[in-house]
Amino acid sequence: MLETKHSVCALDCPDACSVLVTIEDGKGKRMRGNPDHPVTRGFLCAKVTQYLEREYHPDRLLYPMKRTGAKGEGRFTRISWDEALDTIAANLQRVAAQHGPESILPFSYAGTMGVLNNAGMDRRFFHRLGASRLDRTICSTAGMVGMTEAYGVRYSTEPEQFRHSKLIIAWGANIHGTNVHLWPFVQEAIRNGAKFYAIDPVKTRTAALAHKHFTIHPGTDMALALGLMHVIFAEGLEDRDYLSQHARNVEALKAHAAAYPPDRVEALTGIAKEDIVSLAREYATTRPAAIRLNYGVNRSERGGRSIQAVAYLPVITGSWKDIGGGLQLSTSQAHQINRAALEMPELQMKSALGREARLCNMSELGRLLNEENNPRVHAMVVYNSNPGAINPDLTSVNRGLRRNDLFLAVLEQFQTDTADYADVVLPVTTFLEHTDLYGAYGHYYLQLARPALPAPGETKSNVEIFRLLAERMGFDEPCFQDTEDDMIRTLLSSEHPFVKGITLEQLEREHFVRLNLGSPYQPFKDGGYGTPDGKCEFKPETLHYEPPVESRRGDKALSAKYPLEMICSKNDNSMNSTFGHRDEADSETGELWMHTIDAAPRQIVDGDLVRIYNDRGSVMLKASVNGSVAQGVVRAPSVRWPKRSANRQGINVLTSPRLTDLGGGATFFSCLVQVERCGD
Ligand SMILES: Nc1nc2c(c(=O)[nH]1)N[C@H]1C(S)=C(S)[C@@H](COP(=O)(O)OP(=O)(O)OC[C@H]3O[C@@H](n4cnc5c(=O)[nH]c(N)nc54)[C@H](O)[C@@H]3O)O[C@H]1N2
Ligand SMILES: Nc1nc2c(c(=O)[nH]1)N[C@H]1C(S)=C(S)[C@@H](COP(=O)(O)OP(=O)(O)OC[C@H]3O[C@@H](n4cnc5c(=O)[nH]c(N)nc54)[C@H](O)[C@@H]3O)O[C@H]1N2
Ligand code: SF4
Ligand SMILES: [Mo]
Repeated sequence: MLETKHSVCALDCPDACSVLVTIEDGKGKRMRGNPDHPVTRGFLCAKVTQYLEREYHPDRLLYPMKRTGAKGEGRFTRISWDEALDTIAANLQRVAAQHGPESILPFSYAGTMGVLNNAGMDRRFFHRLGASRLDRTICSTAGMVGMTEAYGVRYSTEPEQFRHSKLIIAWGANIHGTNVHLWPFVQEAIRNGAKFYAIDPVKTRTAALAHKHFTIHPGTDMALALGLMHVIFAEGLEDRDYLSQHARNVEALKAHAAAYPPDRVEALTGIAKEDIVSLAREYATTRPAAIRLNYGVNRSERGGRSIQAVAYLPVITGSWKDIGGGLQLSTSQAHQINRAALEMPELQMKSALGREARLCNMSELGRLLNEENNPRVHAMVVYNSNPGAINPDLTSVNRGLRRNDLFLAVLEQFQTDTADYADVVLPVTTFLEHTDLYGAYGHYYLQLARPALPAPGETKSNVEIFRLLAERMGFDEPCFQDTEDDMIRTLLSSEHPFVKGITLEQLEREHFVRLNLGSPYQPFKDGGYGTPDGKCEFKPETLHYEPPVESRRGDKALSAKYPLEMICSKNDNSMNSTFGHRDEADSETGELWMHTIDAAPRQIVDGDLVRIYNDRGSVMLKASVNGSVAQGVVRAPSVRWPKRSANRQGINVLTSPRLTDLGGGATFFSCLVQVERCGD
């Protein structure tokens, strides 16, 4: 018997696709994009089209296990759910009693974007326990804070409007690789005569498709944005009308930008001054013009302020007035569901701690696990994340994960590097197997997914696991009995006008529901910035450009020793480390892209095995001298499973523990290295 069920792709991707699963005799046969969804439009990316390979993979974890070998060795034996949950509960109780509940650290990110399984029963559980809170900074906080600095709120141009643009700039955004459902709108605009430009240190798939590729030095976007402002103001191309009505401190910003003339900006960014001038003129005079700014920019030491500076551009040109204008970083903030009611931070008052717990920055996990940090972390529960692969400063993280006095439970679908360090591993469901509610960070539709396929083996969802753990710990508040539907109703109980009135029944019927934003949605057409009077408040005094310390123009001693800037950006056919079990993912993440001018003096030719190193570590990859990076920059498509890498060393042993200028984010893309050819 053939049937089709609806689902939603839960991967950490802006597109949050509406998925149709074809099922034959209870088994998933095919996944495709829902043709009715206005952004999915009938297709899925290559990696999720093949998701059923992951779903039914022989390496899928199906039973709880306990470790029998050394930490990291990967030897485990099957145990019952009772034993697994009892062991975890007993250890959490022991650690809380001995060291205080804050010595327990939950560690999670966006393995699933489903709200219930991402931040639902787990939050209630850890709040009630009084565990440390995790500051989830690994990806986007620098950019989020930068946007908030710029606008006060974080609303964005909707993807559907890009079809109306006449100039689209992919700014640190690999649209074709990481946000492929925006691409058809870009293509439509191009067919209608739009120009498409990319600003990226790397010639990505996206940059290769652009009419012009501006090869920028990493971490210099703030300087470029100020240079563009300089030209726009100097030539009187700003929208005086829009600025006088909807912005403050315009003169101060103009005066500040005057200090960034094109020749200075050329020296800082590597972009020729003629190109800076022509880009500024074209951007200011083409209407509508849209910027797709993604998180590539925010993974630098200067990431937050760079995002803030770029976000000023469409205000200066009045581009927010146009359908198909403005800027998109993330659409997430408009999904104003009632998260506080779901997460219940007030439960902390009932915990043994009796107050709000400390906040621990996930990007500093290496430090957190190795230092005496009052209290020291003695137990960690990892879910929706693979810190043993994806965290910066990975050598320190691994040292921490190996600690014998650290109790570690890991909820996973696959035996990741992180799971290898666990005392107990719990097998979890995939998004095809559990109920969840989905927002998105690349569109404005809320979606519901019911299980499309049966949960295999003894797998359980995160929600169910934390419900069972709460019971084991004796947490008797009724919220721990909430069903998935109760929790979704809680989320929808929002008074915010964008969400008010959307019901579970409507989502059940329609699968996806547009937020109440009106159409077309133009957040800043008439002001509407997040300030008391709705004006955009420029803060030029916060925009003094300094090169990242860890860059060719930063610390001189460091760059003499490690002269190459490494960009370890997303690989096209995987999702961070999520498809790390696949050979095809390995072939992409096994490469280091280099320029011939850097390869030749090192006697490196295409295909050679090379060692990439700095003071923090050393990894081995295959050189790809492919003409896609500029001299002085290397690129390592990421994130490969360390245990499937040469010497078992993952790329993040090289990345820095430094944090971004705003938001405490990780600085994956401010990373200096040296490269040498490996012997034969
Ligand atoms: N296929 C695929 N899709 C994904 C993911 C994946 O791993 N694979 N990951 C998902 C996740 S978690 C996220 S956060 C999003 C991220 O989506 P993106 O932000 O698009 O991805 P990144 O690769 O981090 O960065 C985008 C681009 O920024 C460039 N870049 C690096 N440094 C700089 C700089 O200083 N200035 C400028 N202008 N550009 C710079 C990189 O070369 C890269 O091409 O993608 C999501 N989608
Ligand atoms: N070098 C380098 N490092 C990076 C980045 C980079 O560009 N370069 N990008 C950074 C960014 S932007 C991000 S967002 C982070 C991402 O880091 P993570 O959020 O850790 O992302 P993934 O590597 O995709 O790992 C997610 C894990 O969650 C598991 N999972 C999926 N669904 C569920 C579920 O329902 N329950 C449970 N318990 N587990 C589930 C998957 O099997 C997978 O192992 O990586 C960061 N690290
Ligand atoms: S990873 Fe992104 S593009 Fe691919 S199916 Fe999921 S949401 Fe869509
Ligand atoms: Mo991310």
